[in-house]
Amino acid sequence: MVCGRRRPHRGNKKTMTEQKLSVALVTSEQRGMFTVLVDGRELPATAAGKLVGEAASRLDFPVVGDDAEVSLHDGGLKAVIHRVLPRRTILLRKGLDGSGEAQPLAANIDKVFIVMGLDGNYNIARLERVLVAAWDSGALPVVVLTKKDLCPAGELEARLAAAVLAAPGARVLCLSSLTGDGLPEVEAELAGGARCCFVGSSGAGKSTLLNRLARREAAQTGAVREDDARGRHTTTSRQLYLLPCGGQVIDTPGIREFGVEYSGEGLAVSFKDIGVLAEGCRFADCLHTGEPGCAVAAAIEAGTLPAERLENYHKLRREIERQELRTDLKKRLEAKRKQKSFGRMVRNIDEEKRRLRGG
Ligand SMILES: Nc1nc2c(ncn2[C@@H]2O[C@H](COP(=O)(O)OP(=O)(O)OP(=O)(O)O)[C@@H](O)[C@H]2O)c(=O)[nH]1
Ligand SMILES: [Mg+2]
Ligand SMILES: [Zn+2]
Repeated sequence: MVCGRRRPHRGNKKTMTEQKLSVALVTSEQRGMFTVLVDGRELPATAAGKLVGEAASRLDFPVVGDDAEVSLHDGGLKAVIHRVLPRRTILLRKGLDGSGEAQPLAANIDKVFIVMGLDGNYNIARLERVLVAAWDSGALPVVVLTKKDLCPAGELEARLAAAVLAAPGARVLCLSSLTGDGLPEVEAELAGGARCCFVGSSGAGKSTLLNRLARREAAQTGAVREDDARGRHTTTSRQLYLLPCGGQVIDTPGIREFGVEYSGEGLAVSFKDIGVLAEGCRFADCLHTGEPGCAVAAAIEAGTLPAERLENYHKLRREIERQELRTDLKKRLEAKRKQKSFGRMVRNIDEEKRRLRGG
């Protein structure tokens, strides 16, 4: 019976070339489901089978902030994403699934707002780590210290100064979303339609700040635990919001561990103060690990460079080096595999030729 069945009539099914494609902005993403903004309307969207099938890594999937070509379906109520357009910037972090694969967080952003509370959330080593990834994204990092009203008495100046020292080349803002103190400076950063992505650990106050900027309860917020000021992972998906000031914010879920990505460039920019000091080291290849005449060690001795900053620099450098080694090894294995299958193909062709010649 099956053999005799005719193929179903596919008269209504259009091929890709026949479909009318529109350019849409990816505004949210959660477990493979997206929303896109197209012609002023926000629609649910999925990635086309071809896009999924051809994706070599997570970087090939749509991410919030992407411009993408979509086709509309169900009377214009749903969209299918066919192609991601080239990205200007991309914020990555190392995946936590053990594969070390890069996880894209947001695309085409102008600024990365690294949000950190001045309460128990405050942690300079974490800030330094996120700064490396932020510089690597191609966007400009801005350090946003929230919860000014909760900063322990007499600590504000020292905490601000330490953040400034940890973030050479980046602006450091300080605010309270509760009182509104410092908000105009944050809004100024969004002027001219800048798109920024909020990153930071859970409970840092990202969504609360977003709600202040949006002038409405756009996102859900959640109280932190009283004993250690940790958040409860209230935000669970990445979402882009258009603000009344003209700017755009991508709010993201709090990140437990921010694994830095491969390139050493972000590290060099983030720690350029150490790079400048290193020019004064006696040896050009000084590693600042106890060599004589080390200008970096001298700065620590003189109290102008915190010892923890150098420790964190070494830690991140080692992490990136290990990552680079792993990537190199993966590449070499891949090349070997390709070489092998190419050799096999050549042998097969030779055998086929011999067979045809009757040899
Ligand atoms: N006093 C005070 N509380 C704040 C401030 N900003 C945020 N909070 C509080 O901090 C808690 C956590 O805020 P959220 O905005 O939900 O934090 P989040 O960074 O979005 O957290 P996740 O979504 O879990 O990543 C909430 O109880 C907020 O009310 C602030 O400037 N001052
Ligand atoms: Mg949140
Ligand atoms: Zn040195």
